[in-house]
Amino acid sequence: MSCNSTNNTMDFDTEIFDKINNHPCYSKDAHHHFARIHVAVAPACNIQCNYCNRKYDCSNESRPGVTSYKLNPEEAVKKVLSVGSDIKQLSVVGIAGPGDALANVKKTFKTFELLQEHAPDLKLCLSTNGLNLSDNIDKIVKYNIDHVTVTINSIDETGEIGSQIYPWVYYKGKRYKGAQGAKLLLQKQLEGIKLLVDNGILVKANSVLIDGINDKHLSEVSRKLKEMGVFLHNIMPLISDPSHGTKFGLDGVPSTDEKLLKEVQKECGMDMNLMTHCKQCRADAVGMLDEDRSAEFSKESFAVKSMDELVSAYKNSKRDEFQQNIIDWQKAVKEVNKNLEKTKEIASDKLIAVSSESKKRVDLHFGSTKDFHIYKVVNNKVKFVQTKSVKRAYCSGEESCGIDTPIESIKEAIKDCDLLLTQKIGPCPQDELASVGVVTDDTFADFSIEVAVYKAVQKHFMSEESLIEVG
Ligand code: CLF
Ligand code: SF4
Repeated sequence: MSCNSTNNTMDFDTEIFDKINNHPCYSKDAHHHFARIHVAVAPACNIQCNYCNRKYDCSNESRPGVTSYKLNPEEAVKKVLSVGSDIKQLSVVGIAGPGDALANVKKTFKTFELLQEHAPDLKLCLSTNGLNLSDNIDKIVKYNIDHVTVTINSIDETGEIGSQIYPWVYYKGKRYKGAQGAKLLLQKQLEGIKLLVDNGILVKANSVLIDGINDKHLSEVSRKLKEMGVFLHNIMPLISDPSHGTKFGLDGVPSTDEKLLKEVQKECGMDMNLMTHCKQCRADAVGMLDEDRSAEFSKESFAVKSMDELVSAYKNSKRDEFQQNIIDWQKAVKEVNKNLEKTKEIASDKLIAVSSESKKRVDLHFGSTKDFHIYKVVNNKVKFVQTKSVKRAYCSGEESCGIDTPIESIKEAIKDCDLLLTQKIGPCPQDELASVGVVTDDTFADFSIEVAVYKAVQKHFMSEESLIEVG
């Protein structure tokens, strides 16, 4: 990977692609299409981090100051089934607190066992400080937990940096303080990471960037992680405030500013895959990374239902079909991008909106489009950027067609785009869109989206001599 690169699903070989194509954290592309749920079954913790206050969720994976409602394993599985029936994009269940997943071994693995039984299609994911990792590797393998996140803030063998972050760790009935504790934690983290990698489990590492403590050290951490076969490194900014009641907050250690974060990410990303789309989500987060829907799923909404009832609704929700469509589409993009790689390099900052029903082809009339899928061409690859939606399509039926249209909201939604590719469009909406600088083109009707976008960028925005043929 290149300097400061982020992980893009389309860049990996098939084996890795199959592991990350529907994991919203491990693949930046996947986070546009797939959702995760965290089940808060793990309240206890076995270490103390100076950026954490136990009143709140684990700050190694969550935004400090956020609390979650706790669940037992059975309730957790009911919640997953209920959410999965409703949010068809749900592909991953994670245990990320509110304490440490592996300081709550019984509850964590009971939850995974029940999930394997009732929702075997879901990927299982856990997040841990790493202290109990090596002691639980057999269970991680047994329950097919394919993705593990380990928070590692220092690889300093003297324990000096670690002792400024961790006042103590508690291991096998004994409390270890200061550098002694930090050294033990590091030893256990490295031992655990090695075992995970040896067992073919995809490891992500989180590091909390703390100005003045590990800011100059994290590139070394990144190098070591890469050397050990860790797949992805997520540098998280410290969020520090006296109102959170944490040691760092009360001592006035500042939150990490954006500039420092970018600098350290740049250094760490020299040859490591970096995650840059983390949302520091809560221990009971639900939905796509960009839109937490946890508030919609109260305990009362699922706890009263029977497991059988929830399993049956889950199975009948046509989730498989929905997700398969996305995966087929991702594969098609990968294939087209492979072909584009062989052609002359183009890049463009132009944003291209597309009308598409199938999300594979330019196969929808402008008049019927409510979701405008936006793409651009970067480093010779066609990238999906986002979908902008409007409540009403331009044409809602023959009688009302052309009268009382929602053209203003459509113009507002796609005014940042340079071009709209659609299956068909009439002169009136063409003129309207031109008034906000959006050119329209229906000559790529029924082309695959990637080829259409690529060709359209050449046709509209590149000089004659740079035109090249794409299949
Ligand atoms: Fe959850 Fe973490 Fe698994 Fe993702 S979150 S356990 S790897 S399923 Fe993702 Fe949320 Fe960032 Fe975590 S955006 S906080 S990295
Ligand atoms: Fe808090 Fe998580 Fe650290 Fe435990 S591991 S002290 S829950 S931040």
